[in-house]
Amino acid sequence: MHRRAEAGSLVRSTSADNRELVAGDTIAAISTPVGEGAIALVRVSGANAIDVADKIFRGKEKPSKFASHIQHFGEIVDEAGRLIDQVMMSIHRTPASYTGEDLVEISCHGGTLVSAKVLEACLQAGARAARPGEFTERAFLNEKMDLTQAEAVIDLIRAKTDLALRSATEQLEGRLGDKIKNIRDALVDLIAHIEASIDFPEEGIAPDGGEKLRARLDTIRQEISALLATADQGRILREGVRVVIYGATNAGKSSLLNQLLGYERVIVSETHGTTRDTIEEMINLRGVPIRLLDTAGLRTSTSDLEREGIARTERSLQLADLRLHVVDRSAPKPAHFEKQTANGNEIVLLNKSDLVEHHDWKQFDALPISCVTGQGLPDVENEILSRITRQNLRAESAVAINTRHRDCLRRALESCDRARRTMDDGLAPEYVAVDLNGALRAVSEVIGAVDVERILDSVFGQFCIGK
Ligand SMILES: Nc1nc2c(ncn2[C@@H]2O[C@H](COP(=O)(O)OP(=O)(O)OP(=O)(O)O)[C@@H](O)[C@H]2O)c(=O)[nH]1
Ligand SMILES: [Mg+2]
Repeated sequence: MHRRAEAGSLVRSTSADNRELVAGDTIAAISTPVGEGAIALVRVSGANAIDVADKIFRGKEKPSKFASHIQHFGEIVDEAGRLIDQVMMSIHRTPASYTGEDLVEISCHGGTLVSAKVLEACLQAGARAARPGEFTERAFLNEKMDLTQAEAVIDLIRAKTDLALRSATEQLEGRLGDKIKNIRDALVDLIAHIEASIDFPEEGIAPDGGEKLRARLDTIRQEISALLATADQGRILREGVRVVIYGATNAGKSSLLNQLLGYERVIVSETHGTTRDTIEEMINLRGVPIRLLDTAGLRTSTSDLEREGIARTERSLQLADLRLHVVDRSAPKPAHFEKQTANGNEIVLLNKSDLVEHHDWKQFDALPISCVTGQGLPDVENEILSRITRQNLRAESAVAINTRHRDCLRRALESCDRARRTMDDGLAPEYVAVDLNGALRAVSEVIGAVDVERILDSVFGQFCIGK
């Protein structure tokens, strides 16, 4: 079974290489946001982090004598020994730290200048400024977390709703990573089995009769497909559902946006063509992040400016996950109406239901609302949620892959499909093994176990500095 070990070590050896990438310099950054606050956190990580701390800290004890993870009160001083700030400092010794390296955390006062001076002292004492995401990158390279967990840190920071937060937390705990590792292990087993039968035909390791092999591969394909099916949910949780409000001028689109937001975000007026540009706001609809877009009203216009606005409306409509078509129930049916409602995922709202109904709308089946009295607005929210849930959200499953994962898993599935066809065609097991190895590489990329350098920049570039 020597092949099995080899397939496993493919994954492990790359991780060992990674560690060499890490050894080296010591980084420092302000980890809290820019601006005034009660405290700011400066972090230093790397082989010389404690050395740096010794040079800049003045207190009862030297930081190199601190017990790990205990806060100490003292002062930060510059090269000339001048006081910069009174701080709390803690040392987190390798490997029990966020980055896996020696890590120093300095809580100083929260002014922009104070934290900048503390950072400057760290840099003078031998650290260099960290790149965005470099602390988490080191955590990954030191095997404190897999790549899906590192990505979950970004999701966690950016989460705007409970559901998005839950999904990020579960990913951080390793739920997605575990699923990927199970798939990877199943592939490694399958490859090992097939390759053993190639290498030791005399030992009679018969490739699990054709049917059994096919069944094992099919299980793997199903598991990959199930994860791929969560991509839509992932996009929604990370970016929000795009809901576009559109309709004729003066129908009450901007009034609806304001109502759903709960404050007067957009100018509302009885003049036709008030809104000229698309306006986007994020709302949290019972845990689902929604990107709500108000658009320029549709009408035939002679103004270049307004025509550009209408062109933007049309572009937004093409990208919409859901459209809210607002009509004025007290006015005649607009000319564009039938044409527009025919396509797409759309909810028609009969606005101005507090006014006398125009006979065009008699027996027209749609949701009556009023942005003035508030009538029907809770129904709008319910309808939006039920449409989204029906389409692409499963609140019970918090695992949701991102576009990078989707790209890797699609390639993995293609390779598995090819392997399956090769089996069906009765070709030599060598060919099957080639395809399965391709699938193994693609699956391993999700957790960052292969081709590390290539994916790191794109993942960690999205972080803020100090994380
Ligand atoms: N009576 C009544 N008036 C409404 C209602 N909703 C909006 N209006 C009024 O209709 C007018 C147009 O509202 P807006 O929200 O600016 O309409 P819009 O669709 O954004 O218009 P454009 O930006 O010009 O395309 C304003 O005078 C609103 O006060 C409603 O439910 N009932
Ligand atoms: Mg408007």
